[in-house]
Amino acid sequence: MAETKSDIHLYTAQTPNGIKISMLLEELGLPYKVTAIELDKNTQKEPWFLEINPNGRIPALTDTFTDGSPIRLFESGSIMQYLVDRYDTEHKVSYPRGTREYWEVNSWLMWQMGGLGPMQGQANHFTRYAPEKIQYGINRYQNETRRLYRVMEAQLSKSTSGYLVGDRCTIADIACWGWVAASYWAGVSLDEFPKLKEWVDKIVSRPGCEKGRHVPKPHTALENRHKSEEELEEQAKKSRAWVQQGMAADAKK
Ligand SMILES: N[C@@H](CCC(=O)N[C@@H](CS)C(=O)NCC(=O)O)C(=O)O
Repeated sequence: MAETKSDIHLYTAQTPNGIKISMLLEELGLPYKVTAIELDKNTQKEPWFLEINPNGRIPALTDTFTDGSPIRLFESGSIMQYLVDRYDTEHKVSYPRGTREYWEVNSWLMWQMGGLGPMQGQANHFTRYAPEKIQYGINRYQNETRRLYRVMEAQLSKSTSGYLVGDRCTIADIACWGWVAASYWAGVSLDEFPKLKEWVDKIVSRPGCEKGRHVPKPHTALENRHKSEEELEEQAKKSRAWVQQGMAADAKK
């Protein structure tokens, strides 16, 4: 029977991992409450939030489960799987469980969660947040990000729909989008990836994705394409202090 009731509460911030969930919720047309987590105040490390995500990171989500009791979810890929499994009964952005495409989507989702996100996240760290420029770290993670973009570029070159898997936009595309859209923050240009550039625009032309990317506040990562390195450096300086504070707190525990 189709599941219709939802009591979804999303805890998020304006980041590549956060917007995956709001983009998906908008694509599915589901109602949801939003609590904006202030990463610069390290709210994600407060005890009340750790009850929802013991890992102290956004995004996290709560819902009333099918048995009537609350359920908490963390890790963006896991949240996406939960949402499509329970609510995407018409397979708007997923494929039926057990089909060939279902497993292909799963592979790309894991690829994003285990590869693209962590590698580009480290490229961001060494390029923008580290208190000193360590060229080895910058090269290592920017090169790995480029390698992963080449993998995606090759997949999109073979696709007849312009999406990663089969004939439709899926959670695999949505999971990757925020990261690729933020490539310039990691110091990686999309100029050598024409298919990725087209795909970035294709995803954003979808009303659900367009609306969801601006939760909980406007998405500005695409504008970084037009900024100079000096402007990006000025922007990075504002975040460096809280990133370092959060790291120091994590190191003590
Ligand atoms: N693998 C996790 C990563 C979550 C993550 O690293 N979130 C970042 C924002 S994109 C965060 O909460 N950073 C705050 C911190 O590190 O304290 C997921 O996909 O949900």
